[in-house]
Amino acid sequence: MLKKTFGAAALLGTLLATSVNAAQWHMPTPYGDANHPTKIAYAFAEEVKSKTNGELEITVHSGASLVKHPEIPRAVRTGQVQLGEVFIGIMGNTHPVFKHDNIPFLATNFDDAEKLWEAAKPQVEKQLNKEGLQLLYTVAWPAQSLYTKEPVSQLEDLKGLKMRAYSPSTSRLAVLMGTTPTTVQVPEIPQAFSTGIIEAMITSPTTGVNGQAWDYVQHFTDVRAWIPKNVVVVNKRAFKRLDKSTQQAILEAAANAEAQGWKIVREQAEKDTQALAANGMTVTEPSQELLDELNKIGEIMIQEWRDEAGPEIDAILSKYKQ
Ligand code: PCA
Repeated sequence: MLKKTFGAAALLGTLLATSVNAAQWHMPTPYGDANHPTKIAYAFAEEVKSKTNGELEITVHSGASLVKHPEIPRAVRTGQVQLGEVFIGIMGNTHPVFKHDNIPFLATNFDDAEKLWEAAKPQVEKQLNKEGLQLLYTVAWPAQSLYTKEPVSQLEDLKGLKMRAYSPSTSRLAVLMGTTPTTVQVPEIPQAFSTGIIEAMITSPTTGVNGQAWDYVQHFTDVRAWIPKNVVVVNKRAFKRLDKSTQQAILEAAANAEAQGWKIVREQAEKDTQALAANGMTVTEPSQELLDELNKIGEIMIQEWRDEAGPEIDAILSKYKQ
């Protein structure tokens, strides 16, 4: 009995010692464990832990389990959590620079998407900074394509459908496509289809595979309209309070996460598009007519976007086109 009590006390002592010396940080992320951005978040946390010899431990709370996706930026800003991951596009209403991420046909392959990110990054960092946030790293998604129940060869085929939206820009896009936008978060996609809340969506092959899209839609038209990204941001004050070597460890792990992300997403895009077909979906290249119609909408959206914040957006566009 005595021995047992002593053992428990010793264990408690160890736990307390760890919690006094080591910092515990919390990192909410929006998407589930099967998604590559979440896997990268776990690897990032692991690398920080090993680089700091366990002095900074980051707990990843995936799948919006700790904080709901739209609330994550505020949770980090207010210091409720120290860092978090967020889909850039959902911040589109905070400042138009975040909309660079969801503009159709601005960057449709990974090389262009990396270039666009280089061009947009200083503007994005500036805005995040104003909100008390520091950018750590970005993870891209595969290009966004069209999921429907029926084949689509022109916009007319989509007319009046309820279309999933996941950001202010995709809501606008849905309207310009002649469809009705409905905001639905990833975990709710299967149920939204089965209850008829949405009838079509534009997202990556990855998100389609994770939600078993073949259960509710048959056609995947590979329009590859844009390549969006998540960002991981840290509360600036929380970061500043760390000693220099811990800060350095975080920045190095973040640089590795970003490099790894751009590499993995290329493989993931291929693999997941094949998985859609392997599970019985009809995967097709878009018709020229559909592409032309969508391209026209892309031009309208670029114009509207520039009207919102001329100088910042022009800075992004001119750097991107260099
Ligand atoms: N999946 C996420 C973001 C982009 C993507 O490919 C979603 O559909 O919400």
